[in-house]
Amino acid sequence: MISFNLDLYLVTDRLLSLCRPLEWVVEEAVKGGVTMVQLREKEASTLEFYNLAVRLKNILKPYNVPLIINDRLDIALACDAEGLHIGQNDMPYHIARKLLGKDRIIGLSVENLQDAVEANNLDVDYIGISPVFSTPTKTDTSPALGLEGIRGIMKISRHSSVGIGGINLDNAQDIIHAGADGISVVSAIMSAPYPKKMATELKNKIEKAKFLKQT
Ligand code: TZP
Ligand code: MG
Repeated sequence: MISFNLDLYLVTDRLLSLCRPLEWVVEEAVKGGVTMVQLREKEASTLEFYNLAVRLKNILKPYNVPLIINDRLDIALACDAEGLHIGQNDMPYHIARKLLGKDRIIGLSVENLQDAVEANNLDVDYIGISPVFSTPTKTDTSPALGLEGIRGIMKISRHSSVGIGGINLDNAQDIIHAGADGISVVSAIMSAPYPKKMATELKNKIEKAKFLKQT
């Protein structure tokens, strides 16, 4: 299994990068402390998606940060990404696992308690609890789960997890205190004036919350 750390998981969105190149935002964020990167492209052509994936893979390699591809198993295989993230309506987990092999990382979004119960029957490597808060970044989501939703899911889940949706500096620690292992953000970093600084600040919040949880 490829090792990974869920602490601070950046999900990309080029539309939110304030016209800066995605590659630049991602590298700055990683320098600041991002531990995983998911390339999420909803509009790109296959060629564009593939080329971006290869470029990000090369950027992330020296930092030892895994590249996870959203939804597109073919792109994950083609660029030799460390993993794939699937949603409830994407490729079934068993098929994704069969095609990707046992070593690659597979993450699954769970949108309610029932999804989390079912995920316990799958050897996914992490779950994304989605959405924690409602967010303008993705509006076609299930109802927001809130911190209570994280608590309920993490009470029954055997998987490690990240929360996603509306997470920023003000609520990052709450996500960890509610039981998630890390936070996943789009706009907090993609649209930050200084992505490296924002990543550092978010990472500090997470480390502080994890330290307090231990003591
Ligand atoms: N899945 C659930 S919410 C979301 C995704 C991809 C978007 C989260 O974006 P933001 O800007 O961190 O609220
Ligand atoms: Mg999907």
